[in-house]
Amino acid sequence: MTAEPAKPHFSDRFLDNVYPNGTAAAAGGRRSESWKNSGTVFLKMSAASIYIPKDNPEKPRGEDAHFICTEEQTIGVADGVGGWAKAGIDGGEYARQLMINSVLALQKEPRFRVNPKRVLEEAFKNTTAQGSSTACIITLSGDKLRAVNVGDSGFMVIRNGEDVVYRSPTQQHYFNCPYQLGNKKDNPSAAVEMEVRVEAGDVIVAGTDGLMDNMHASEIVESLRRGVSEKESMRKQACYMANVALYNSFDRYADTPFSIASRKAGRCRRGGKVDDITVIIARIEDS
Ligand SMILES: [Mn+2]
Repeated sequence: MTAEPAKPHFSDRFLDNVYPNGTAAAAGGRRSESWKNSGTVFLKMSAASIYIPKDNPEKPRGEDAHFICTEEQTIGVADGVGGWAKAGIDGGEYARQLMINSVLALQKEPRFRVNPKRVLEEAFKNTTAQGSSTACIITLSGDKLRAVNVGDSGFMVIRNGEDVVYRSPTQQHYFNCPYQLGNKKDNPSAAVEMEVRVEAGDVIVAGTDGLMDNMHASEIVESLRRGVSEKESMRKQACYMANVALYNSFDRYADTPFSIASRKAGRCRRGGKVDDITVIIARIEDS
């Protein structure tokens, strides 16, 4: 893909690269040479994803968006804020544009030294849709994950198939109101930047709150463990995990991260949170 200036409106064809399977493939083009030839010791990250939008015939795409950019070793998730619907605005459009603009911004980054904050700033600057969105961009650079996060999407790093060695912090203004990039909302200066050392064999699970609010870390690990023991592909693992999140989201009595957070906020909403669900599973491997 060549780096084109971001346009206010994207053709459906381009959007199809991001939806329905959510994978914006940065195929071919400027960086076709193998990054194995760079002379640096590298780990590599391969990833797969699944997106289950909330059942809404009027908004079949839902409000989440994400990308997997294998060439740039970078993944991203975003969650358009649903509250905009009251004003007739589709928050999903903002999220989708933000993720497409992130993929475009990635093309301008130095090889192997993607700065996710810079990518987010550039994407934010070029996003013209109305609405707002959370965002999380994660890149592998050498043996480090570098990430930037705004709001309540996020990721965790799982080692040896059982230890959650890192979990990204979430940012909320108040219960169920995440920090969000957008018009008259937060801007990338509110973002948290993270750096996490990773090893071959580590698994990264990234997602929107549709995943994180409906599954405890222990359930995510258990879901992965089942997938690993059954030697499932990452795509199947992601599907399996998203289905558990979906099941929990419809459970009106389950003790979910959402219900626990709601209790802490004095709202006492039981059960899961019906929402769009995005899951990206990435595996760190020796290159
Ligand atoms: Mn959500």
